[in-house]
Amino acid sequence: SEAGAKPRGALIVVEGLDRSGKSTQCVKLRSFLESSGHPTELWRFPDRETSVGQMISAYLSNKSQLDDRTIHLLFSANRWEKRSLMEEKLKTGTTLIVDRYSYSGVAFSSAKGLGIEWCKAPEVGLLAPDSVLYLDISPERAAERGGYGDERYERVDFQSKVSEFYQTLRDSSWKIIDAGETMEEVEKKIQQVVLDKVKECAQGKPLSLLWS
Ligand code: Z5A
Ligand code: MG
Repeated sequence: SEAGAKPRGALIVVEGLDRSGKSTQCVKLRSFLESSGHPTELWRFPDRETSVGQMISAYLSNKSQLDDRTIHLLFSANRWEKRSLMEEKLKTGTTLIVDRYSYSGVAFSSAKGLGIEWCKAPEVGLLAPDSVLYLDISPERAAERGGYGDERYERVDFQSKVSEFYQTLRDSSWKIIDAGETMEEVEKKIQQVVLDKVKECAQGKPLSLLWS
């Protein structure tokens, strides 16, 4: 980084099917990075705290009905409303661990039958992650973990479709992690990958944009 400028933080995104263990691992990763001396925040999408997020939350819990394209754009707006804060945090040296991001947006809406390019369009220009960790598990294994609640999308047949779209979206830069292993094994596999990425970003890896 330039003389005097703070090393920037890394944008680390965690993706995967429902019950793959994303939230569990995000919390562990945050403690690990903090204890390794890296200022870190844990974010998640949807961010249900904002007014857009509250509309999304009502939809997910079946308290409201929305057209497929409308909810897609709300999920996207929920990321856009956090974009400038995200950039500011990264540039001032905070690493962000983000529990679901654009890839969830595109995979879930495509699984409903919306065109993949249409789904990507409103996401163009959001910050691109420095690293995507994909917690890989079959929908059947994930369902065995229990805790499938009453939220929309929590069904094995739909999760299978989502899984296919994640395959389409992923590229060679994604780190695919076997999420069927124990929590401790998954945690260990993630740590070194992320630490290397945090160092690369601190050394000046430039920020880039989706989907270029
Ligand atoms: N969605 C969308 O459509 N468009 C978008 O743009 C975005 C999202 C951003 C809500 O997301 C829904 O929004 C989601 C996608 C859609 N719908 N679905 N499906 P959410 O992130 O709020 O969903 P969630 O309910 O918080 O999380 P999750 O994804 O369902 O689960 P998870 O975070 O991956 O798993 P977990 O909570 O860490 O673990 C689940 C259980 O498994 C729990 O009991 C753990 O103790 C257990 N677990 C975890 N790891 C292990 C291992 N290794 N072994 C055994 N058991 C484990
Ligand atoms: Mg979760």
